[in-house]
Amino acid sequence: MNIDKVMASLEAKHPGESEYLQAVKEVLLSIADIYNQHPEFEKAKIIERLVEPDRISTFRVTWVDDKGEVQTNLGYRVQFNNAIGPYKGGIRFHASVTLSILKFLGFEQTFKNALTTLPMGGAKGGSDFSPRGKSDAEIMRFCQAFMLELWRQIGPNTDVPAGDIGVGGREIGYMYGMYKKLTREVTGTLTGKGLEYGGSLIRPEATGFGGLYFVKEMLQTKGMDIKGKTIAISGFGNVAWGAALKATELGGKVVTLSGPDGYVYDPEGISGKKIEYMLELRASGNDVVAPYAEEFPSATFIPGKRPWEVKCDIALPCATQNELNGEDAQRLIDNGVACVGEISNMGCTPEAIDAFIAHKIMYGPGKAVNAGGVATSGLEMSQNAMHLSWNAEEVDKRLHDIMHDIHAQCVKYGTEADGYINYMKGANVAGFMKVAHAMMEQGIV
Ligand code: 2IT
Repeated sequence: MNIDKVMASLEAKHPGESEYLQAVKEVLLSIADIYNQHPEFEKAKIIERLVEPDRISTFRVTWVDDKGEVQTNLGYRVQFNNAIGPYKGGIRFHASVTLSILKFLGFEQTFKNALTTLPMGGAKGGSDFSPRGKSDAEIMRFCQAFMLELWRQIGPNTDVPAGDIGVGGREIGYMYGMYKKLTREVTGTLTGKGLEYGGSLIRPEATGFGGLYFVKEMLQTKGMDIKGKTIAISGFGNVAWGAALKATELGGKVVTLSGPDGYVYDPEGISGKKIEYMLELRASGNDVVAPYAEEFPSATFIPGKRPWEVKCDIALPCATQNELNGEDAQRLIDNGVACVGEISNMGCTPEAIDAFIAHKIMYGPGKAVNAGGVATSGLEMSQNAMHLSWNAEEVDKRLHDIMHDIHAQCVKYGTEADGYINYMKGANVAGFMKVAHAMMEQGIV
């Protein structure tokens, strides 16, 4: 494989899609060696087929706001690859959403879902609709309008969407209500549903919990433990919430949270009712973290900055893509960080990842560390298909086993000659090999 050639061709075809090109390049660099040992992959043009989504739908979403004004947003579904199962992946509602972002997310999702060991292909969808400051009625009308188009593309054995940034239980409920009305079928076509209508226990917590189970495994390879460690978390949404809950339960001290407005530093630790307060903060719909420091005087709000300047043992990006850059990485390294677990998708820039790996810092990429969310969506699909529900212990145990298995795959494919585990390489190679083999066995389609 000639990476430069593949990238040049993609750049020419998809100019300006920086996030998508970034995600593809990372994977190609990781898998080049193993790919070149498999001439059958080259012959079947696996790479050329894998880097393009199977199909993309873009659609107009028109709805009426509370003032009676007509609003139009863009809607998308990127069905990336279904070699190993139905398309599966979240829906993101955020003003920043572009096709490039959804393509990068769908591409990453394909490998992440392969790592979970469950039969799920990769997809992603969303809209440039911003939930910030919208009323509940506006959110409902938007979700219904979005589903009026999306329902044609999805189904329990075709494509199963879930939540992502800006899409939580409430939005899934509104979309599911409309989906059911249109299809006249009660099937598990969305995951992240409410418990009363087919949702799974532990799904809300799963991304954060799974992230911490993975970090625990990473630390164990060096005889270390989460207990007593100082932890910097970014974000304050669903993922940050689950991560803070489990980190605290495992004896870590979480000292930061962040939002688009800056970060809060709470040296006394963010636990108990402070973690519950995150839910309130999110429900306010304002997308700011500053009120935390008014509520809890032990905390300071630092406007316009990211939490990576705080001294910590473990850094957990839980907000969005490219939220930790090369400079942030250098500061964390200078401050003695031991482990970086990316719980957001592509949270670190390539420069940050290079810096961590050059300094032999434990660095876990999002597609491995945050796979617990979609894995538990897979468990929700299993429960729906069987028309029964597992208790929390059962789901949590399965989640634990899956994260253990993903860690083992990273160790298998990512351990270097000096013993350093390159989790980025391990995750990319393990995910790729599974998808590539599935594609080979199914012929040229
Ligand atoms: O990035 C992700 O893995 C998710 N947003 C969850 C996707 C899912 O289908 O549960």
